[in-house]
Amino acid sequence: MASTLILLRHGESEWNLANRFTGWVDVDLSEKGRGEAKRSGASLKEEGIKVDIAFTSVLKRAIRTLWIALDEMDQMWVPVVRAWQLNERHYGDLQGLNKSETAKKFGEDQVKIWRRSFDIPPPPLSLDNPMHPRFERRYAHLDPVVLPATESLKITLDRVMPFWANTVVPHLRVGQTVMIAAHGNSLRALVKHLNKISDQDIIELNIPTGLPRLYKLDDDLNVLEDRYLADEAAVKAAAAAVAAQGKA
Ligand code: DG2
Repeated sequence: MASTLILLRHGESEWNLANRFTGWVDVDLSEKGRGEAKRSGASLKEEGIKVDIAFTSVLKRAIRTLWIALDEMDQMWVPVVRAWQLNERHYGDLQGLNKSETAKKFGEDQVKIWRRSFDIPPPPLSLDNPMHPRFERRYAHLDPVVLPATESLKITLDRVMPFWANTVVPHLRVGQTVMIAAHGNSLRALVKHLNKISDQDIIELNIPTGLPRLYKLDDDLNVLEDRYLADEAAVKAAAAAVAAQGKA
């Protein structure tokens, strides 16, 4: 049965605004980010989207984006599942650093490798770093072996995919409309899978904040339709701005 999938990267966060690596740090939306979330909801409403179930991470920038968008759509009642597997990729020891200053220090090429390569993770957090997820109550129920100290896109994909297959796909298989509000890199992992993007080509994919991407999928979850609910030039400019955050 054909189904509809909405992917939405959260609106601009306080640390997107400050150009800091965020990863699993739980920062909130900026004022602009709240506006982006509201506009996302408005365009989904205009498109006539009726969500059956929504998924988000356990990080407030994605959760709040979903709340604001569903509120705008007058669909706050829909079931919402929060899952750590949809968190942003863990940015390791880069978390908190300014992306541009990091590029000045280590070079733009190195920062691009850390941000966009498929399988090279940033330097890890040390086990006793207070930012390590093992000190965070929301992950206390998890087996410590799954808690990352850093993640490449590949490692991120390896935790997103089982969640996708076991928890999200069953809803798509019965023709439901599913919305996922998540993050730049957890969504890059999903888009890589859905659009069958190679490990090489994924390097150039940048996902803008606060612009809904609409997929129509066939019975086998092949992509029948894939478009942003936004002007093409605006999407391109926003993606280029994301890429440029790693410039010195
Ligand atoms: C950003 C993505 O994650 O950063 O962790 O800094 O989507 O939660 O704002 P998000 C972060 P880049 O990979 O684009 O540098």
